[in-house]
Amino acid sequence: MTRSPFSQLGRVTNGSRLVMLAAALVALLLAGGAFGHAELRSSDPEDGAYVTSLESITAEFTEPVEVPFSTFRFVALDIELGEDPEDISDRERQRINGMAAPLASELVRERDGENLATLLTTDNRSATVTFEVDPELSPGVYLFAWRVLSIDTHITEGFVTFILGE
Ligand SMILES: [Cu+2]
Repeated sequence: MTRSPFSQLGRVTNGSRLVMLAAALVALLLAGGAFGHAELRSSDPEDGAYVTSLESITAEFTEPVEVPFSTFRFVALDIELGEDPEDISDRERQRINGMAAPLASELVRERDGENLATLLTTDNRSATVTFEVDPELSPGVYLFAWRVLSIDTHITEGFVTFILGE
């Protein structure tokens, strides 16, 4: 059986494409230091949750964060819910998070901003960070935002929003 020159060509192309892909991947990893940014693994309450009582907030990151060099903010959002708070739609959730996003990024850059949560975690380096919150919070929409320095020196930020019901 003879190979056509075209199939030979195809193999070369596939091979060099693989090399290019590998090179691009390496470049991406080097540029971003993609290993181990501290991203949120889970939170309690979780993003979008409806809770009827709230005593603490826990955020678990994918790697330890330098707690003293990280900023966490917990505030009430001034948002009128257009829907039943116990059962809000994805669209309403998107509206909430759309309003929360710019505020979150602003709050975590303020040195002494408003904060309704008190840090309980005593370790300087921890992947899990826990806060105590005022038990007398009124029902409403709340924002928990962070800007954290992880042990690999990368800074990441993010937020979750959730609803405290009666
Ligand atoms: Cu990183």
